[in-house]
Amino acid sequence: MYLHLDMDYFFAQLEEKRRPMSAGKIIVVCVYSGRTPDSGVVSTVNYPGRALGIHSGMPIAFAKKRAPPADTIFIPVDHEHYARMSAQIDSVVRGMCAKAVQASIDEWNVEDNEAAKKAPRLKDGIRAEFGLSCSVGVAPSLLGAKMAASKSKPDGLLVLDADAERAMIGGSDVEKVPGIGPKTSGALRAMGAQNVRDIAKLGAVRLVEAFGRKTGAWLHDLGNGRYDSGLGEEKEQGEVSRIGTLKEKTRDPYMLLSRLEELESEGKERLLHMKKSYRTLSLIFVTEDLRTHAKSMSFRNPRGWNEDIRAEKEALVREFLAGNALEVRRIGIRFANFLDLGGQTTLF
Ligand code: DCP
Ligand code: CA
Ligand code: CA
Repeated sequence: MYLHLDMDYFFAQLEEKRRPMSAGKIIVVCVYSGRTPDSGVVSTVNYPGRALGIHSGMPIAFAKKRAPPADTIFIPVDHEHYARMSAQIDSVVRGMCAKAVQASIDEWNVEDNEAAKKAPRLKDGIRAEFGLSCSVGVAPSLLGAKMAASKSKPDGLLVLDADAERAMIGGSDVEKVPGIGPKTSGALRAMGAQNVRDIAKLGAVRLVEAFGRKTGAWLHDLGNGRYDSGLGEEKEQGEVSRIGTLKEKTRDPYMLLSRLEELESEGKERLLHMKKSYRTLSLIFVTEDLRTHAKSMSFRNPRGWNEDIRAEKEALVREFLAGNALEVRRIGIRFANFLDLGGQTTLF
């Protein structure tokens, strides 16, 4: 069985969580472009905002027209916070499920014979640990699990057996299927297929003619109730970084190094999960003038997640302080230039 877990209104829910004052408000997370105060697009919005028609990708100015100002909070995206929370959720998912793959910043795919039993435990675990809601689908195929999760949103749980899965996917409109983009769904509709079951009637020959061998064969299987197996690809990441704010502005190397401790171990936890070693280590300094500076060093032999880098960090901090006279407000660490560790974890 496959399980798919997707966090509900992820960025907006995280913002809601760290602002208890925002209870009951519409939360619009925005990517500001900076051209004018309202330039940019909506990243995501909580469910009360969606009820007013606000959605991801919408210009911020449009969202402002739809949302009552007194009940709405517009917040700029804070990717570092979301990435850090995503890594923590990842630890919980992997702690409960041996075969888990992170598919995006807020979703996971799992293959597990006990998926139906684990699904409510995963939801409870994430709720208990972070106070966050997610939606989970369980089905004989990953496609079925994904569609079940999105159908059950928000805070949903939907477990399907093979018959229920075939009924759900077969009856679904073609554009609702992950993997069918707007171009393909438009073409399918033009050929007379509204829902997935209709695709079977088009026949293999026409499908391959219209969409090529690979997509055509996939659509033919889909229409006939044969769904992909496999877990999908892990989202490839070439680097891992963690940044945090200092309690106060400082140039004290010990304050800087001590703030790095937690960030370093969070980053290394990610490396461990990803089974990666790294060849480049960087420290990131955001100075009081809000400029970002990085000091890096590279290693001929890749470093493992459990290797001590105290001396290297100290050297990079001193190198930065020697070349810059300003106080530091935020500090971060980045591991990059990855190498697959594969089964070689015992080397370290
Ligand atoms: N995101 C974005 N721009 C988009 C789509 C998404 O910045 N066009 C970001 C914000 C989302 C996050 O990615 O919070 C996850 O995307 P989802 O598609 O899973 O959407 P949400 O988690 O926000 O909502 P849902 O409850 O529908 O999953
Ligand atoms: Ca989501
Ligand atoms: Ca998602």
